[in-house]
Amino acid sequence: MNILLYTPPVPKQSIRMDYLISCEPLELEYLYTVLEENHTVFFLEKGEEQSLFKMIAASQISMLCISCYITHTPYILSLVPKLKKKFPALYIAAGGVSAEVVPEHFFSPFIDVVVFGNQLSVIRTIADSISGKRIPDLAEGAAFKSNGFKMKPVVSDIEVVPIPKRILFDENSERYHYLYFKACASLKTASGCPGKCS
Ligand code: B12
Repeated sequence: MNILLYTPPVPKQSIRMDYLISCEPLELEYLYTVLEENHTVFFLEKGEEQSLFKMIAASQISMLCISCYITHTPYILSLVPKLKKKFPALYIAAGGVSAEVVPEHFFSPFIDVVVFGNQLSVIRTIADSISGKRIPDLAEGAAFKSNGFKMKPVVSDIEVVPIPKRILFDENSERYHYLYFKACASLKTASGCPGKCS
């Protein structure tokens, strides 16, 4: 199955730091790492709507994985109805830092699943099921539209995160820099948050 991994464009209200800091999309490289064995995986980083539509059509994408920051929420919620109108069969998954904290923000009739816990193992299971024509509607760490976005909490241990295949960084390391550090890769050192804020 053809899967597109996507980060939305930097929203207008963000403090624009692209010229100072441009990190590899390590979250997409992690997703690639768990999906590439069974699927053909494409990337679109900070892609505008037009490029996204073009890529879905040109690459015959069956599943779109959107990585969501809180600041992307309005853009994503206005994007998904347009996507479903043009590509009714496209399976849309929302995940990432914001979906992990407030999955409810993405409970839209135009999003098929919101992944909020143990995201890498969950998305792998979902992708494998869909390509086998079994549309899942209950999995730990995921809320499915088909099931009224019922949230099945995570009771298993925190997932073991694989060593990421840094396919984007390796192809184009000069593109990624952190202030004056050139060709700078990122390292994920922790998961979740010990805070208890509401
Ligand atoms: C590096 C960084 C930056 C860099 C680079 C960002 C970039 N995208 O290029 C800079 C400094 C430019 C930046 C800017 C901003 N950032 Co920033 N940034 C970070 C930081 C420190 C690390 C992000 C990272 O690389 N993580 C590593 C990846 C691998 O982890 P991950 O994203 O959690 O992904 C995992 C899972 O979530 C999952 N996953 C991710 N996406 C998806 C999608 C699907 C479908 C699935 C199934 C799974 C999945 O896969 C990974 C597996 O472990 C985090 C804080 C932190 N410690 O996490 C903040 C953080 C992500 N940033 C944040 C914010 C708010 C911003 C800004 C909006 C700030 C602003 N006001 O301008 C901008 C927006 C930039 C943009 N691109 O839109 C917030 C997001 C809050 C939220 N709840 O959404 C964070 C969490 C900090 C915080 N605690 O407030 N940022």
